[in-house]
Amino acid sequence: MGKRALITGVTGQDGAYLARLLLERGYEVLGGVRRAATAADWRLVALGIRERVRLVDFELLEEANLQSKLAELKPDEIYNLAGQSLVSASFGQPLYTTRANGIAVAHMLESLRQSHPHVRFYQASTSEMFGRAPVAPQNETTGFFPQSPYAIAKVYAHWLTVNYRQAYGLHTCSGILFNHESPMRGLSFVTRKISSTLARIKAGAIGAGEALAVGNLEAKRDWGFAAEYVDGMWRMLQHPVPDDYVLATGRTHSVRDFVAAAAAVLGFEIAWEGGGLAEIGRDRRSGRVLVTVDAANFRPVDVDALVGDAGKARRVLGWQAATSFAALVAMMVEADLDRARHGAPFL
Ligand code: NAP
Ligand code: G4F
Repeated sequence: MGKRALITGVTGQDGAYLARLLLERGYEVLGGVRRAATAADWRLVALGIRERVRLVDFELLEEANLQSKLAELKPDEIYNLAGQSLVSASFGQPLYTTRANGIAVAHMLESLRQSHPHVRFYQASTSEMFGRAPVAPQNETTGFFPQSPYAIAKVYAHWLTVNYRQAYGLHTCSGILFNHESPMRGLSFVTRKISSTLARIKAGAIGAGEALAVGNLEAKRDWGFAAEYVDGMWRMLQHPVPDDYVLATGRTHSVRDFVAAAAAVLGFEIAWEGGGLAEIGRDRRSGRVLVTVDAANFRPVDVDALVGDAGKARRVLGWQAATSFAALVAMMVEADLDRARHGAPFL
C-alpha cells in the first residue's frame, strides 16, 4: 500500500505538479481545495490527473478544517502549499496575508503536535524572505531581510516550522524556494504575464494599440522550472533527518532579460527607448510598441535581486535544477502561443 499525502493548495501551480509527481510515485493524493462557486481545477485537468486526486474541502483560515481532515484522512505526509502567493497583493492585504501565510501554519503545526506527531510536514517557504540580502548567492545560513507583508508572514511560518522540529521533534521541513515558473504559472506573476501577453500579440489576439504593461524592469530573480522544484519538496520529506533547504538554479536574470528573451522566441527584437515611466520597448522590425511601463505595477518596496545557492540540496538530496533560463522562457512562450492560436482560455 502506497503512502497517503495531503497537498494544501492542490489547485495552484506547485500543487498540481506535485500531485502528478506523487501519483507517479504510487501515492494516494488528497488535494485540499477552498470552496468557490467556480471550480479552480484547470491545472489538474490540464495535467490529466483531475480524476485521480481526491479533493477535500480545505480553507486555510478555518482552523478546524485541518484538525478534522487529519483525523479523518490520516495522511503520512502534508505539503502545505496553500497561501496568498502574490507579493504585490500582500501590500494591500497585510492582515489576510498574515493569517493565511503565517497564523494558519501555527494552527497546522499545533494540530500535528497535539494529535499527529508522526506526520511529515513540508512548509512552502520562499526566497522573498531574504529580501534585501547583503550577500549573494543566498543559502540556508543567509539572514532574512523581508521586504513585504508576504515575506514577513513567510518568515514567521518558516521559524515556526523550524521551532516545532527543534522543540517537539516533529518531522518538519521548510523549503526555501526561489522563483519557479511554468506554463501553469498564474497570469499575475511577471513571467506568465510576459509570455501570455506577447504570445497573444503575436497571434493577433491583442490589438495594435495595446502592449505589455510592466513595472520594475531591473528586478532580478532566479527563475527555475516548477516541475523540478516539486521533486525537491518530495526529496526533503523522504530524507530520514528533517531539515531546511534552498532550491534554486544559481543564475539570475532581470525582468528586462525575460521580456527580451520571450520576445525573441516570437521573432520580435526589442529596442528600448526612453526611460523611467516613459520607457517603451519597440519591435525593431515592425515598429510596434510591445512594452510600456505603468506605475501601477510597481510595489511600495521591491526586492532588487535574488540568486540562490542550492548546494546543500544537491549534496544531501541529490537535487539539482536542470532547465535553463532560455528553455524555461521558450517553454512558457510556446505554450501560450499554442493557447492563443487555438483560442484556448487564458487562466
Ligand atoms: P499559486 O499557484 O498561487 O497557488 C496557491 C494555492 O493556494 C492555490 O491552490 C490557492 O487556491 C490556494 N489558497 C490560497 N488561499 C487559500 C486559502 N485561504 N485557503 C485554502 N487554499 C488557499 O502558488 P504556487 O506558485 O503554486 O506556490 C505554492 C506555495 O509556494 C505558496 O505558498 C507560495 O507562497 C509558495 N512559493 C511559491 C514560489 C514560486 O515561485 N511559485 C516560490 C516560493 C514559495 P485557489 O486555486 O482557490 O486560488
Ligand atoms: O513575478 P513576481 O510577482 O514574483 P515575486 O514577487 O518574485 O514572487 C514570486 O516568487 C516568490 C519567490 O521568490 C514567491 F515566494 C512568491 O509567492 C511568488 O511566486 O515579480 C517578480 C519581479 C518583482 O520584482 C516585480 O516587481 O517582477 C517585477 N515586476 C515588474 N513588472 C512585476 C511586474 N511583477 C508583476 N507581478 N507584474 C508586473 O507587471
